[in-house]
Amino acid sequence: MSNFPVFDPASPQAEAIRDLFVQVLWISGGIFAIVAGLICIAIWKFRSNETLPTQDFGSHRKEIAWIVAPVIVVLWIAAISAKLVLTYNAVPQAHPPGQQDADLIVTGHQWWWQVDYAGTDIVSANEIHIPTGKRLRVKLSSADVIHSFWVARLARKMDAIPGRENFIWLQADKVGTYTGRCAEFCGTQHARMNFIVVAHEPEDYEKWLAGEKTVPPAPTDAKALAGRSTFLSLTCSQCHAIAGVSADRSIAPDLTHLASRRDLAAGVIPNTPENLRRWLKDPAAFKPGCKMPDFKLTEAQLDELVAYLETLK
Ligand code: HEC
Ligand SMILES: [Cu+2]
Repeated sequence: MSNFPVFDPASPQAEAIRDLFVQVLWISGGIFAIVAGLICIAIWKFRSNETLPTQDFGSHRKEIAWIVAPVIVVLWIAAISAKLVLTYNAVPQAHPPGQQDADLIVTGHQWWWQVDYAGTDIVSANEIHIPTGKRLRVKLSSADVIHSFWVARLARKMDAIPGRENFIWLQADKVGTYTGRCAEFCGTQHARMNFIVVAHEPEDYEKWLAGEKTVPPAPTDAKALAGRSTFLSLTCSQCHAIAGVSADRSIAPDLTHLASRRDLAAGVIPNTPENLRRWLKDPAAFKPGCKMPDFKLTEAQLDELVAYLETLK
């Protein structure tokens, strides 16, 4: 069922959502079968004009039956929905005093996701690393328009709204990489606003965290050094942060550990040196209308920038 992530849950929350969906599907399927079946019987039985159906009025028993049965069905669906909502929506909007607001702060941008790891300086883009088996509180917001954060195998959908904070739980039981998408139309590149959630064993997660905390050393290679100067002399540093090189700005993806990310430009292309070069040469070729300008870089500038950015492990 890997083509249908909704049917392949990997967290208790996603499992409960799947169970509700399947139950409601069976109930509505049953109702559909009964209604469609009765229509077919009627069409067949009364296909000639000569047989008229018996006119049947004033049967209290039948009337009560067809009022009570749907009410039971509706109440049952309401009850199982309420159970799910109460169990998995239990994310308090106001956090208890003395407790951390959230474990992760995710901000939607046109057309990428900014990920801040609360209580650390770690900022990343389009990639969320989590330890398995732990329920994490995610705070969602947006820098521009309304986006929607959705990792079908792990959690419910939640809107990311400018000027508002929404919360959800995120949890993965198994090690793996889970695809996430923006589920609210947010402009031309809405369909290319993907991200991944990478769930590690807790000890591997700690290793990953330690790696993210270290600032990549300054390049030694001449070409990469030239690339760093190009990065600083063009306006790249006005939008992008690189720890120790360019100050924190939340306009564009943080590039501190760019080279260790899986994809570029919110899941559009795999992160390889060739693709990085193609992206820098003409970002709009991959994402027309995206907020990264085309700098008309020369071949030499492209080589230097790629050499530099590839050192950002
Ligand atoms: C006006 C702001 C702006 C400037 C200036 C800018 N960028 Fe970007 N850049 C962006 C935005 C926004 C994105 C995200 C695009 C998307 O995925 O929709 C991006 C994406 C990228 C990415 C991919 C990052 C990722 O995690 O997928 C790289 C690499 C990059 N820019 C490098 C550069 C370099 C090098 C320069 C200078 C030549 C530069 N940028 C100048 C805004 C900018
Ligand atoms: Cu979006």
